Amino acid sequence: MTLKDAIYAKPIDSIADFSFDHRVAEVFPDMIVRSVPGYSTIIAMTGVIARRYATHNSNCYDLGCSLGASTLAMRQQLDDVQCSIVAVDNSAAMIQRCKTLIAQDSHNSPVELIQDDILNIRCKNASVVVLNFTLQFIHPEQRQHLLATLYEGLNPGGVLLLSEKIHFEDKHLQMLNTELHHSFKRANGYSDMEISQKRTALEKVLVTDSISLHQQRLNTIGFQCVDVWFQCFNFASLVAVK
Ligand code: GEK
Repeated sequence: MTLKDAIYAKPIDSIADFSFDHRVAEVFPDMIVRSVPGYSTIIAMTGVIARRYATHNSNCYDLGCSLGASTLAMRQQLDDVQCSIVAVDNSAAMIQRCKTLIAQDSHNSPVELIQDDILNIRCKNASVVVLNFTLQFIHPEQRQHLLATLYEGLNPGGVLLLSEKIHFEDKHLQMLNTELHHSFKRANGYSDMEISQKRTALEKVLVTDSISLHQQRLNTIGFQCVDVWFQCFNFASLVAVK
């Protein structure tokens, strides 16, 4: 059963920084689908793209897995590929729930679930690395190094899938896409107060980059080809092939 996200529905005197605690984990499927335009498509296509790149006897990583949506999408696609999935999140609440959801899933690929900071993870023999809406929570100064480490762990021909909330250098586009994102949230039943309180909670926690900065980083690290495969308003998904 999916519980409705009402975490910011009542006025809050002093809004704490957003954290992935039990309250968030409990409502997460509802929260993310009502907050990220295109989320369901991005998750389903993560599985489809993983299928294109996953190779026998390799590992596929889902970093910042939350409740394992990308892991489950990959698993669904990889029944006939002999590979293992490694799903990592540093939130105990997320890992706990993710474990139950994976146990309920009947697909074949073995899944190793790790509760740790992704900065401590060294990918090995990876054909697919997924970072769906996770890099945005890593300190900006650590992003290049993290991506370079992931690149090291990818096999030649392997793929990195990166989805992020983004910002725009152009002032009008930044304003337009912020407005459209808020309209999307309103259309999904969030009130102006919920939108505003959540925004305050995320202000110091979720730090966006522009698409051009993401592309520049991935190119500098050495990825052979980098492309935006999906974008809706201020959310984008990139594919980068080693
Ligand atoms: C999905 N990918 O459903 N180390 C490990 N995990 C982290 C770290 C870190 N340093 N920082 C944040 N997280 C998922 C959605 S949510 C995106 C990802 C969102 C974890 C954090 O605990 C949370 O579960 C996840 O990254 C981000 O496609 O809520 O906007």
